Amino acid sequence: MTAEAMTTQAVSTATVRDLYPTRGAAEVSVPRQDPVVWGSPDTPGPIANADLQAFERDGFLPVDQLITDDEVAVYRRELDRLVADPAIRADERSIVEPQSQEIRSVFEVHRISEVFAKLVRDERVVGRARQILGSDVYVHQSRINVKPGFGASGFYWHSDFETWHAEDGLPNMRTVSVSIALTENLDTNGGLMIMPGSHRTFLGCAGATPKDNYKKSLQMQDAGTPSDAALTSMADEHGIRLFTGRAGSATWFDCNCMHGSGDNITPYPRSNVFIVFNSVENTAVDPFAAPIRRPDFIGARDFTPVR
Ligand code: 6CS
Ligand code: FE
Repeated sequence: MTAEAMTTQAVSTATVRDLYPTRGAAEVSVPRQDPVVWGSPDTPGPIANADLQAFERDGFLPVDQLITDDEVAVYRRELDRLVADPAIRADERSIVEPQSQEIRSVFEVHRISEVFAKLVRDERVVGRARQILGSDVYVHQSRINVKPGFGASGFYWHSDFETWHAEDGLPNMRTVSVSIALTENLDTNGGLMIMPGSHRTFLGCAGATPKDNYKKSLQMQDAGTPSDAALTSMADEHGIRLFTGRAGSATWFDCNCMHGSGDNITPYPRSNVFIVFNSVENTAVDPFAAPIRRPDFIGARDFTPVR
């Protein structure tokens, strides 16, 4: 099927089995039924085999320096430009902090900014995604998270795939995210936390998805939030790893890792650019557990492969 044809086809979930039931009456966990690394050892790309094995085991792969200091400066300037642009603030792609009304995130930066579009196409980025997913890839979602200091709120524990399956209609776990630090990620300013190994269990959450859920969930997630009991048992089993790193470092993580981040009450912003690559073999169908799809700027419906 040509790339063009892929962007129009919308397969109803009637023809796609739901391997990962969620948002029903009760919380239920099932083992992962998908590979973690879909590529084979001879799939070309920048990741060494030992690192691919670590990604398979842990569900994440830190990279000390994915982009250079000079490149960080370019992307920081672009982030600052976007955040300062009144048209961007007025755009539905911008999500503000509930308290301060400062910009918290801007979505779809790979389409509204040529600077971030170039980052997505960079072989150091898309090459790693193709290697992990074992196929051509497209961007399911991109965002810049500003996480300014003095009280920016964090993101409570969740699995991204649980939302992308329930609300965006991604059938399988063949999706990988990269968070590239544009400011220093300290152990104090609300860094990413992941439970190592949690990607191998899918936790179906209790509670139906409200209509237009995204208008709230991107500020404070509710539907798709695990119970305290489930989080306690996962944390007891897997532990919690906090990711720190200099600007230019990055963390690749599997779509089903249980992760979150704390508030940032320090004076030091924790800004990153977050890109989600999905395999062209795993294109979005209808939502598996939501009344309507989320807008394209959150869950892409253009499946054109990144070239
Ligand atoms: O709902 C989503 O798609 C977004 N929410 C979070 C907290 N992480 C993944 C994604 O950016
Ligand atoms: Fe997330």
